[in-house]
Amino acid sequence: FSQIGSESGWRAAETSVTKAEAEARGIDLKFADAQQKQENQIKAIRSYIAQKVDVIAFAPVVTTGWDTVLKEAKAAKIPVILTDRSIETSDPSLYVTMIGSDFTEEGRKAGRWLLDNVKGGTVNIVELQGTVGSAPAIERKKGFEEVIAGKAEYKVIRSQTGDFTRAKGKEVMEAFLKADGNKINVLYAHNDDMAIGAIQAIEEAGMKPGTDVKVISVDAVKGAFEAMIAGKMNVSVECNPQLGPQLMEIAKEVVAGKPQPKRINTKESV
Ligand code: GZL
Repeated sequence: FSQIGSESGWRAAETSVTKAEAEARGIDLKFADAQQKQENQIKAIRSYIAQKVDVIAFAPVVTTGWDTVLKEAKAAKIPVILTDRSIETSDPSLYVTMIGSDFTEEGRKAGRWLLDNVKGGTVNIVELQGTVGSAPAIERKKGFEEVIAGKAEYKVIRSQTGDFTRAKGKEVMEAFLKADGNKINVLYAHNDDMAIGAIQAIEEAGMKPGTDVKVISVDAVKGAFEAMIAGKMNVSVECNPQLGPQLMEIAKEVVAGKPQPKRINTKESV
């Protein structure tokens, strides 16, 4: 398994479940953390090919740039399973299946919450995007925009990446607040770690997160529940990190030659 990194609470949960589920099935798991760098994932996949593993699984940090190394895995007759995030490829035969959330629907759920709960007059929104070029960042933005499209009172006045981390989320929110301060009515963060960083920035700017600035986020990690209980976050759209059980079952099926659907969506709510 080539993991993206340990950038967020969500990622840490996905990693621990993956390891536990392999252990529980007596699967020999080789695991590499890429510190959110694509070249490290490619190196890890090449080392797995050299070790002649049975199956390669990975969570692609960004959607493009995988065809070359996946062709090497295909040439080595090693099946590849995508987890968590999807890729763009000219040759879908380069992977067996993709197990992960429907990020566009997660973005729509965030937009629907906004329309149902923040009404009346102009609503100025700032957006903290996930990692540039990653499927969740692209799709959570698309789904959210789809829902607010045509509703002129809902305006995204600033949108920038916080790379899914607390530190960057706080830093970018500080810049948003410096530029637009109390014009900001809503924050839409593509994950809870950035939202939690932004909540600190909102408080340091003397505003009340959850009331002056409504906070809409995604993942539903423990920190999000703590923020919601404290009244500092209004909603978190669940993104289920427990892909491990399905991944390990499907890895065994793939080794046994059982065909798989191209896409397996994880179950999750709000
Ligand atoms: C979503 C996952 C995202 C999480 C972030 O499935 O790829 O990456 O939403 C994580 O917390 O960094």
